[in-house]
Amino acid sequence: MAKANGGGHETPSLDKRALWCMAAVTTRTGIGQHTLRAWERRFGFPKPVRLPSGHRRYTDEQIVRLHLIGQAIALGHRAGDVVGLREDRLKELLGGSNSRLGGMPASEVQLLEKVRAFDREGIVSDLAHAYASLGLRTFLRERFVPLTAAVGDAWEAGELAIKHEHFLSEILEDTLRTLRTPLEHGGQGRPVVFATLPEERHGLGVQVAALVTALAGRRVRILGAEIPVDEISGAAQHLDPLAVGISVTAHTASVVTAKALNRLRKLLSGRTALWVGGSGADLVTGLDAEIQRIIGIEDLEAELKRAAAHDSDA
Ligand code: B12
Repeated sequence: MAKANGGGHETPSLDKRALWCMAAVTTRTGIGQHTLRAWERRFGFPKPVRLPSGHRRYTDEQIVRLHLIGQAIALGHRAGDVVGLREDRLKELLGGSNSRLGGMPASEVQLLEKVRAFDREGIVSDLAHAYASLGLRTFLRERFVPLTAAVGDAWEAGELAIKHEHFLSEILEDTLRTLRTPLEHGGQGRPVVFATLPEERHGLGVQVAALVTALAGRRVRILGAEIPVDEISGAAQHLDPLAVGISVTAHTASVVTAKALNRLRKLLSGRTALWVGGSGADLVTGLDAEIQRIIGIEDLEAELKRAAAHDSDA
């Protein structure tokens, strides 16, 4: 869609380069139009070519760089740290975890082979081996999250089908639940309630965040995926949680989500924090100042530690 000097959205070409309108950039990179404007204002990138009409147009090089930035954010980097980086630095940063199969570590390539063969036992045993040898925290940070990003990219590149992605997601959810359940008995303090908003079916982020929270010794209550704001606030009234944690991917990082989160913030008591995490959290613009973005596992651990130290009735 919308290549600016050809096809549907016809525009004058300012030079010989292909130029893309904002909607096309959003479709190709998954980065929303508000976010593109906010980054341009805050970080000076992407600086578009301006048509005489004032409309923004973007080059292929900018789209490539935006795609890499999106991947870096999906891996837990902050927008402020990566939006200004040049293409070579971004590639360096993504390094071994960069997701095209060519750049993948051997362990991930083997695992994806097992996904293609629907080899559940093999995958479960590889994952068990990885978390036993690395420890849970390192496993989650260095294996699990990069693996899901790799699967997404392999799917996008046509190297895995949707049936493979669903198949692996089920195994990953089972694994996270199995790891979390024994920890729940020791959970203490006011709980953290986790959910995703309507339209957000990606529930793995919730499972990871809940496991990290349980590992920190904190009680957890998972509502699940696609939960209406009023239901979440109703559960919070009942539970008086330390925080409500909402997981957002690039798929729902939109104005609608920002509005829903701002409404949820108003419905929650002042005693309950509202945390927004997940690979799309940094892409949501227009959030009320009291809403906290907690992007990666380390940030979540730090926040849980802080809460345990400061809340008398935590
Ligand atoms: C697994 C997956 C699915 C599974 C989800 C299964 C499930 N049970 O969750 C299925 C197959 C259902 C799916 C469906 C779709 N998906 Co999908 N999916 C993914 C994939 C591969 C992984 C996402 C994920 O779960 N990551 C694992 C979590 C653990 O990582 P994370 O989100 O980075 O979270 C980390 C932290 O941020 C933190 N965290 C997460 N949440 C929270 C919350 C709080 C409060 C805190 C504190 C911390 C925290 O924990 C993690 C540790 O760092 C991504 C690829 C990617 N690069 O993300 C695509 C991806 C998100 N999907 C995508 C798309 C397009 C879709 C579909 C639209 C496909 C389709 N045409 O049907 C649908 C949409 C469904 C919907 N309505 O939501 C795109 C989104 C791009 C975009 N801009 O829209 C992606 C990026 C793939 C791609 N490269 O194009 N998907």
